[in-house]
Amino acid sequence: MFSNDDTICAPATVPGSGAISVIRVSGPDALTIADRLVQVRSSDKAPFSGAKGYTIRFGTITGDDGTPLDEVLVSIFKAPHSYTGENSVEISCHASSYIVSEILRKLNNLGCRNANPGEFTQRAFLNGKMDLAQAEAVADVIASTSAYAHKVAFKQLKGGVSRELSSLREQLLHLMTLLELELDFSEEDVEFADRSQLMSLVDEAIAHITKLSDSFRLGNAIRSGIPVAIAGPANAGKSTLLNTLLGDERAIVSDVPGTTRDTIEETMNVNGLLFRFIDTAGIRESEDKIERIGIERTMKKLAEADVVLAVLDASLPLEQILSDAETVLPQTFGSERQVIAILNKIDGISRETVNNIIVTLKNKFVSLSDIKPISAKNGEGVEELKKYLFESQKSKIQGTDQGLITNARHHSALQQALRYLKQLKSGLTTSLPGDLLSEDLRATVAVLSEITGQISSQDVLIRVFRGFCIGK
Ligand SMILES: Nc1nc2c(ncn2[C@@H]2O[C@H](COP(=O)(O)OP(=O)(O)OP(=O)(O)O)[C@@H](O)[C@H]2O)c(=O)[nH]1
Ligand SMILES: [Mg+2]
Repeated sequence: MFSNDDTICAPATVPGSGAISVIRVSGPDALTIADRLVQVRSSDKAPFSGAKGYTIRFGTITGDDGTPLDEVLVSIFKAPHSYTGENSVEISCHASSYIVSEILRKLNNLGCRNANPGEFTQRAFLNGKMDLAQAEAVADVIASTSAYAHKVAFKQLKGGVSRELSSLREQLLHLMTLLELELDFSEEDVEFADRSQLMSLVDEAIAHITKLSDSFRLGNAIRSGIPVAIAGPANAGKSTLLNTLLGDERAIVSDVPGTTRDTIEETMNVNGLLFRFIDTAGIRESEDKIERIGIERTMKKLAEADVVLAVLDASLPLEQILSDAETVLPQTFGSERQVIAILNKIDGISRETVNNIIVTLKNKFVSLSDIKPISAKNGEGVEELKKYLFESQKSKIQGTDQGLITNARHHSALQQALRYLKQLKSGLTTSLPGDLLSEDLRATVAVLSEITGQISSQDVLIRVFRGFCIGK
């Protein structure tokens, strides 16, 4: 499955209209195959295998009938100084699907195999050009659609997560040395490692892993959009707010309460940070079976959201607003969740009334710090709301400049490591023998090594590279 003794090829650019396409060739025969595929003008016998790395040559590829197929530029990379660590060439040709498929066919005839998805990056990993976390970051960099997602992915690509883990590993290896020292002398019944010192080292490691593991919530949000649930009573203007935020008539708006049944999600890039706005069904008692399912979904989305915009209708009588707030707000509060009460429909209401509602709400709900008056209909206050959302999330991100975990595979490995360490900790408290303790420690180190691929099973590798595109 993971042989890299053959030479592979694939288009590295997407098919479709464009100026040029690039075809990648990598493996032991990449240069000699290029010698046979491309005619250069000079009389060099081995224009590619004889050339230096990091050079480009101009040449012609001829069709089967002897007429020119295309004029190409060929970039030459010599092992180990290439993306894959192998001899490689990248052929830039005109972006015609016919030319590309003809060149690939010719490459196949010359002994090149078509690459599997992610196989170039897989080879880079197997040849030690990058670790597994970095290889995964390659896919994340390609998929990033916002400045912050790109920043996080690029940091991982440059080894950010790997460095963080290697300091953790050092910590654990130190612990292991102390434990094993004790084991070596166990017949003499000497306790070398002071158990309380061991305990504090374990606690440190647990704290370190917990911090990393907890960063996944934010890391994942940056990657796939910070989830912002728009919730509130029926008819408060939630769907109108979604539409105004997006600048698009995405959701159906009507004066019939209970219009939105299913949740509607849409991402939006705000100043380089991706938000995932989720419009939900209005929270109310309902006899309607479908609406009730919708309200259940609302609750689920609320639980998953990092931010809740709790929309209230300012045009209603004060008692009604308060009773709506009473129903909705307690359902939105949650640890680490930002709740912003949105006082909607302020168009046509005096500033004085708006201020009065805000003061009353603040008195009644002391934990509610953010109340934003807006009109979703005419847009008043909505830009300010966006800006406020961005600023509050940005400060959260800047507070965590350490390695952020963005990958679900890494997160689950960290969780597993935590379970082993907690087992180790309880073993220490109950004075389990050192050999059992070091077993837990070994398991912790092993599961962390899976993240960077220092230890990796074929299964893990297959799963990681399956998600890549062809040519990467
Ligand atoms: N005057 C005024 N009307 C608004 C405003 N926002 C929404 N509306 C009106 O309020 C009604 C309900 O709006 P929706 O956006 O459908 O409300 P919703 O909260 O999504 O309602 P459900 O999906 O039924 O829970 C519509 O008639 C909107 O035009 C606003 O800012 N000012
Ligand atoms: Mg709606």
